[in-house]
Amino acid sequence: MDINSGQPPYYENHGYQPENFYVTRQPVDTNMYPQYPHPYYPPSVPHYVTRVPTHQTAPPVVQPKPPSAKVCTPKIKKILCIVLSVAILLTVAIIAAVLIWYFVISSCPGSSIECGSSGTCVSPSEWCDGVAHCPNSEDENRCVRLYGPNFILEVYSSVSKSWYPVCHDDWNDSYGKTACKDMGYNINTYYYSQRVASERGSTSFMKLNTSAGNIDLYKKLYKSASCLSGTVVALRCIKCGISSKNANLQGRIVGGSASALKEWPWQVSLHVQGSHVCGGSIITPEWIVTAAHCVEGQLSSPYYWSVYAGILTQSETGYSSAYKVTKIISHPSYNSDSKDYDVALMKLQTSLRLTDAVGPVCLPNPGLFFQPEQECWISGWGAEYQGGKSSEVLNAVMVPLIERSTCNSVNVYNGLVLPTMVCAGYLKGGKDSCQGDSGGPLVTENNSVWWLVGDTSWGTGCASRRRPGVYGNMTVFTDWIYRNMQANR
Ligand code: 4AZ
Repeated sequence: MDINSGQPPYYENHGYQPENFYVTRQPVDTNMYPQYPHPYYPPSVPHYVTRVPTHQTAPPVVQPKPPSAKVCTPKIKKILCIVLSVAILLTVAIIAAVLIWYFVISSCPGSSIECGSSGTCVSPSEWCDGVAHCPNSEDENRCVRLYGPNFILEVYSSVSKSWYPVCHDDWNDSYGKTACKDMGYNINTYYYSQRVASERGSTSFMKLNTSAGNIDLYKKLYKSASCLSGTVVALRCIKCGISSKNANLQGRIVGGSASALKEWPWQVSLHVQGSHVCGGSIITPEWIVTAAHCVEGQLSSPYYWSVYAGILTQSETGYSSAYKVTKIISHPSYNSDSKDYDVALMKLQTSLRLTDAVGPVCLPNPGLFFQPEQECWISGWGAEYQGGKSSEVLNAVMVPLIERSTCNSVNVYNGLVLPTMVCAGYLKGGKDSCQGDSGGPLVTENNSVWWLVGDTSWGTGCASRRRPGVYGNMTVFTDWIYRNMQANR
């Protein structure tokens, strides 16, 4: 659901919706700032020109011949043969291209969801219904989510078609690790399971049937009206969102100031051929979230990219070790014209070593609320003024969220801000993300935890009046991110 579609004052993260939920396409923004920099361009649309043989077939006929012999000279046969072969080859190539498109590139039609990357599609009603429809049971694996600012573990009941918190009675870390693994996390990052007083008046829980023996966690869980301890499970699959940042300190980007180490430990610099190109955010030791527009065309090959973490200045890339990328996954609904679904995942060849200066940001849980003007922070090595070169130092600045309705008004972006986007910044201008900040984080602190609200996506120029920054709406992407982490472990 649209995080801004509810009535003010809240931006509500509903999470776990099929990403095909939003189908509106907006007109192309001709004023959109171009991708930075332009080292490569995707190939232009190929033109298939049918070649027609132009050479003369035979000299003028002197002696009359029977009509059949006239048509079927060996030369004509040869030409026919070539034309036929070319036609067959073209047909085979087209069929192969269609098959590749269907099995590799295509996402599922309508609102149906793809089973991992298998190409099998199932309808949303078949997910978490207790019956496996996918080849690897992906549709029944992750019927589990972390809800709200306290990471309350919830399990989906296919019977009641609803999510319920898990009663802490008989819960242990082994169950916690299983739930985390099913969400797409590696059990090595498991942080803790904690008991939290259940909300007053709660009457529905999922409870463990401990006598059920050694069966699947979800088969052990049943819906119950009571929970003896009155406590539910709060589950942390990774220690995320820890920053040394003092929220009151005013911290460049445009109009910002230089950051200190450990303030933005999730911030990474993404390099191509020794140059900073885009930003990104660490979400696990092996996964980076960035913008799809950063990895378009030729740059969709992991081969080009190097990832630097735990650095403040670009000169540090000269002697600190680069992490290589094994896989790049762009959102299948990404639209390069409208910047709809501008999000991509990078999987690293080797896991990052987490320290105080290198650590993940938390992905927004469903049920996490953002105020309409929630204070958020952007960081990056992007230009410090429109048209400038990328910065040597990591800059950061506070930017408040701007309601989508305001951002879409005629004198701001006039309808170009889609439900997959959030606006942040100042209508008066002055503080903003800029060229080279793309893909980097828009974060906010809530409950002593830093959450990834968005990824830097686009804007007209930088820090101009009535042209705030536009960011990918992470709330809409989390389900896709978890599914891909799970399917590409
Ligand atoms: C860019 O090209 C870019 N002011 C990033 C953010 C904004 C504009 C351009 C928003 O990377």
